[in-house]
Amino acid sequence: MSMAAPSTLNLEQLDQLSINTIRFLSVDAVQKANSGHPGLPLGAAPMAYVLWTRFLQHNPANPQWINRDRFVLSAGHGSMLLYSLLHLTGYDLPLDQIKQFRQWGSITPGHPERGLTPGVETTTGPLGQGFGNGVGMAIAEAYLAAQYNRPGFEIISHFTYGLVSDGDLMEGVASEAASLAGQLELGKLIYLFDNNHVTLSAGTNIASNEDCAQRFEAYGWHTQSLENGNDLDAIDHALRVARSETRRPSLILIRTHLGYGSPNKQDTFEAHGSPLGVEEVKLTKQHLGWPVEPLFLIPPQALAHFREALARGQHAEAEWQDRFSAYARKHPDLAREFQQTMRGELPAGWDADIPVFPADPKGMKTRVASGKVMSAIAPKVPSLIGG
Ligand SMILES: Cc1ncc(C[n+]2csc(CCOP(=O)(O)OP(=O)(O)O)c2C)c(N)n1
Ligand SMILES: [Mg+2]
Repeated sequence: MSMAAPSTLNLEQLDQLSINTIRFLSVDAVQKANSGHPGLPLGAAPMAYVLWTRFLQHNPANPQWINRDRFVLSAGHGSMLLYSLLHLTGYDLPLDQIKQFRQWGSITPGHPERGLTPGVETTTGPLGQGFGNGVGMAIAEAYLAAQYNRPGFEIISHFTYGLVSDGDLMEGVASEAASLAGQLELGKLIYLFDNNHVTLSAGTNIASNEDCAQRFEAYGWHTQSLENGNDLDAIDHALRVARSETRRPSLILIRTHLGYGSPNKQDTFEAHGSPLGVEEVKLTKQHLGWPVEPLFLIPPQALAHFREALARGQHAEAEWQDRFSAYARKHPDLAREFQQTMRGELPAGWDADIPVFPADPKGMKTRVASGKVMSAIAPKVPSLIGG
């Protein structure tokens, strides 16, 4: 596309402008740091854009809002994609921090870290870990909904989305977590698979030729396969279908191209772990119709479009707050318990019935003793979950 004058943009052009903003903000940051992964943001920007601007319920002004949708970038090496999204949608992540990507003392480290950067839900980098954490988040959602929602009061109701890569799905932990998610029928778990057929140092075909769709079907997941990672309508439609599938978790396999748009590095692992290089950044920008300069370009119209998330998010949270207030009037004890649980506090007297075991010459198995202790605590601590 070419950069039309802002006032003449139609919706399709605004989509492309916004997607390329994500792409080149990420690419410029990696290039400036002279370190990082430009390939994932280039290929996965369209799916991230559709999810973040059309589906994700979040309030950038309050990353702690309890009923927000969760987004996990399991492919943590593609961190610049997440930082671009956070900055553009209005989280407390200034452009200056994007320019400080991977620098000592910045809040934009090479891999996302929970607690450091506002909006980062969980630390990722070790492949498979984010996949597993996302399943945990979806379990928490399902559990809290079952425990605290009452007719007419959906206090907890949100989706857990994730972006997973080839390497994520190869890790053993992903298999275990996927199996559990299928077993527990976590219908509000939706993963987008950045299916680009390339990993760290080669095409995936030399390491794994399994049929991921069939594999996840076997775990009890709902799967959809998209041929074109730039087809926004197809991504939009697949997300709608995934959301309406309430019983099974969803995997949307989206064929993308690592380093999309880079004339010499697309589809090669060279777009994975190192910057494109100044010359190749230039060629990629030219190829996708983006101005070579200035660096870190954010066209005002794209920014305004992304920042609609702020008003939307504020509205969504306020609406939820009203609902919660009404719930608290109708179910004050439950509301109190819910708030205490979410603050991470233990109820008074939670440990009152913990048994004391006299020294036993025959020896009680620690498994038996711990079972008795947990049984004494469980009735008092509603957030204690075992499996
Ligand atoms: C458990 C684990 N092993 C190895 C690595 C090193 N590593 C980082 S990314 C990557 C593979 C990248 O391929 P893919 O997941 O397909 O991501 P893409 O390059 O397509 O973005 C590897 C092996 C890691 N991060 N975690
Ligand atoms: Mg890959």
